[in-house]
Amino acid sequence: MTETDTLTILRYPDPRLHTVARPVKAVDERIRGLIQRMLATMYEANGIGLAATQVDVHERLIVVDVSEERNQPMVLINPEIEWASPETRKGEEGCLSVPGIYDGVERSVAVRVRAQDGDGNARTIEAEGLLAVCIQHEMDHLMGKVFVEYLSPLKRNRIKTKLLKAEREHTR
Ligand code: QAP
Ligand code: CO
Repeated sequence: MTETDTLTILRYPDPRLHTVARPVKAVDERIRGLIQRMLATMYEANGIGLAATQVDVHERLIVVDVSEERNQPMVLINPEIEWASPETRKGEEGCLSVPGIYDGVERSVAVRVRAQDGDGNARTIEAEGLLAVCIQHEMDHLMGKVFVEYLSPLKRNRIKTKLLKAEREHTR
């Protein structure tokens, strides 16, 4: 068995995080390889979700695993929200691209999503709770949106400054 290479995760406020992703044309060897590397990257970083945008690949692909045991990977290719509950809830979110920052975001409590799985087969996923929140968060990335954009400009600017400073201190 050979280890899969991990990918570099872009960090806010990297402007590439605001790129809008294009649809995946075909679930071929290149996409299968990307899925494996994205899963390895997410698990290594102890994340519950990762969008291709975050690894600077601007195609509509996300990986998610909200299981306690970290053994239930989900792959969503070309995901589309078919239905989102009008009922919303504010919950604490973080992001692998915004390390060390957590804040409340209002989201639909349940969603129904149409997507292709890692084999290219069409699937409909009904999600609620953490999975529903995670899918909405990751699908935002594919639209170039980072969760801090839901926060006030004041909070967002503080986060920007903090992360830029951390990056400078890490670089020198
Ligand atoms: C999105 O985020 C999410 O700051 C996925 O130091 C998060 O996996 C959806 C992480 C919460 C719903 C609720 C963040 C790991 C992971 C950090 C993540 C960190 C280490 C974030
Ligand atoms: Co994120």
